[in-house]
Amino acid sequence: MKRIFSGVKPTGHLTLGNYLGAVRQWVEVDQHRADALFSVVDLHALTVEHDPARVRRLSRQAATLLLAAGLDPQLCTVFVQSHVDEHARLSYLMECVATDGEMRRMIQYKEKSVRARDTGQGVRLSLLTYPALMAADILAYGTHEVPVGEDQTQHVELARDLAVRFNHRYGHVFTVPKATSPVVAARVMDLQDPMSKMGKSHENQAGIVYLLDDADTVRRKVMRAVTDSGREVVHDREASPGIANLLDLLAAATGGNPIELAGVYESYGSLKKDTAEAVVELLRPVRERHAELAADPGHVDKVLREGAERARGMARPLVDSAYRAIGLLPAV
Ligand code: AQP
Repeated sequence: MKRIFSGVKPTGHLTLGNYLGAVRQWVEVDQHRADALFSVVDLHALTVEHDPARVRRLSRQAATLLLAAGLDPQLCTVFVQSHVDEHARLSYLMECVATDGEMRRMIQYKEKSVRARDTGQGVRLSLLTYPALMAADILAYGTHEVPVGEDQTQHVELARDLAVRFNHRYGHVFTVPKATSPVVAARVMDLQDPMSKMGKSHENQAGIVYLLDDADTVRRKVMRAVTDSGREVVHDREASPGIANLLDLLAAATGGNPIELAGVYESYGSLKKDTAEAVVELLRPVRERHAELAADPGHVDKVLREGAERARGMARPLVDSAYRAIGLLPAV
């Protein structure tokens, strides 16, 4: 059976970008068609300045939101990355297979290291090496497919390269994975800065719709979305990125086609209004289910405990064979 792995990073509250670019597809498609694992990848939240209590809180919230969005522990495995030691164990081997140049090419390293330097915080070594951990996350499960938003494809490409290199040098251990992305809204843009992707750790929250925003906040953010100075509603990501983003959101929320929807609207105002309502309705059930689950933390803990146990059982034999293949003496 096909194996799928993907994850979310608890670096902020989950956004509409995380939902449309990844989580919705996991819920609606992936958990039904494969042996799928979905993880709150908390170790990745430690690569930049962090507040320990906040990371813990966000990890629990992210796990609760994944269940609220519809991941079903009877169909898939939901767990927290740091509960399964195999990720860190394999990450070190990946560092021994990857090169310094490969790590430095990563867009996220380039962007976040500049930000860390500018704010005088120093660049953590883990910000350079996290793609090795990400490769380990994927490869530890013999993953075939990694459903992610478009921003993550560079990381999956690296995981592929490392798997091929390892297999070539040390014998066949890893499945070579590939990335898959949704057709619409694979890259949701920031409502205030439609040339940048909507990212959960951006400072200006006005352009970010969080899954737990209440209906009025969602309406306000969408109604205040930056558009260009034209008047015509066209789907043109270059000339009219703000409008194209709204059309993508409306299409993703209603199941429509963004180019066809452009022909339906005569003003930016009515497009914004309909988009706002569509997003409110899209998120309403997730928010309501989250409130129910948050009131029962024992249930979420149980799901995570059982998920980690299952994940460990899958990863351990594969990581053990990678240790043997690379030349490490097995413990007896
Ligand atoms: N704006 C987006 N549009 C489409 N997909 C997106 N994803 C994230 N933002 C968008 C997808 O969501 C999944 C989980 O993302 P992540 O938690 O690994 O973090 P990220 O991609 O680095 O996203 P953020 O929200 O921008 O975090 P920060 O700001 O902390 O770096 C992934 O599949 C991702 O593609």
